[in-house]
Amino acid sequence: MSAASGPGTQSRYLGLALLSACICHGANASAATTAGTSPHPAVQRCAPQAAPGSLPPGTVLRDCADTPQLVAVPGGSFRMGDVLGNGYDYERPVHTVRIEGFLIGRYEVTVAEWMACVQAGACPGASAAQDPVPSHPISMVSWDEAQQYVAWLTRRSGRAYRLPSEAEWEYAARAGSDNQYTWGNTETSICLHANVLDISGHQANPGWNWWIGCDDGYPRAAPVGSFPPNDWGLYDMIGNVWEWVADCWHGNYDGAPGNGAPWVEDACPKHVNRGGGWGNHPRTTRISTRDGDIHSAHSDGLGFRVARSILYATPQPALPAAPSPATAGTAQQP
Ligand SMILES: [Ca+2]
Repeated sequence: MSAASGPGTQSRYLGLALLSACICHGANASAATTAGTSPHPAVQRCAPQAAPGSLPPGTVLRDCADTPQLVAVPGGSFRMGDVLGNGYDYERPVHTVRIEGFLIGRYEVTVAEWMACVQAGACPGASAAQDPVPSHPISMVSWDEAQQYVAWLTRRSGRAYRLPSEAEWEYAARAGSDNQYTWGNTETSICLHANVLDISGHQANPGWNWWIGCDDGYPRAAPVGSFPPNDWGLYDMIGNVWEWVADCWHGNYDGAPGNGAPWVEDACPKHVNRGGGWGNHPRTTRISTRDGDIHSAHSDGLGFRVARSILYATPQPALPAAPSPATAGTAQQP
């Protein structure tokens, strides 16, 4: 069990821990910090490719050539937590959350996308050495380093990048459903939909015995987008790597905000991550599964995806003037 293992981990991974040195996120983890990057290096602003204006749900955009693809998700309400009644105490109480429309990464942040930040001098490069495949999700990044990345995206694009809140993450993963997984409730078909601890993962890690008897083809991380997306066009919300979110860890949802904002305090010993990864059984890759790690934790099974507010980080042109009385009510061509 790793020092990076989160609250509740013992109950979920006790069997695994007794059988091997495996951790919840992957094979290697530490709580070391990475130094050597400037918190605010000079950043060359890109010319954003996504035009200002309304963003209908389902819109896919990329602000700069080297920034992650984003998907616009609709605003709405949903039930967060153990909606099926088969989860853990830390997934309760089920509560209703109202979410404003926002943008979230279509994929987990890749090694190639992370390296653009490294080359700009704004992110540490050691994490990419663990898994240098450009299309793989970046891992071995702490919560603090993920914050460095979204700060760089914001400076580079002029858009308000951040980590998703935990509520936003679950809302986006559910895509309007109350299901256990992004494809439904069938655990046995998981190898068709997500990269988890499967036969190939067990063969590569024989001591990891809490696996499922199907083959997804990936003993470790898979290229992002290797499995079908959920109903809102988001890939790998289940499996591949765990994903940091903005919230502090709380042992249950008593007192959780209902407006989609991240649940944070000044003293935040651990941060939440969601979605499960390539080293996990389907039981711990359910949509409502949660974990938490200290802000400096690194693991080869832990990465993140970004979110962006619809609002902009820099002033935008004023909205067009209201139509004159002579034209008001006239049908307009799109
Ligand atoms: Ca796998």
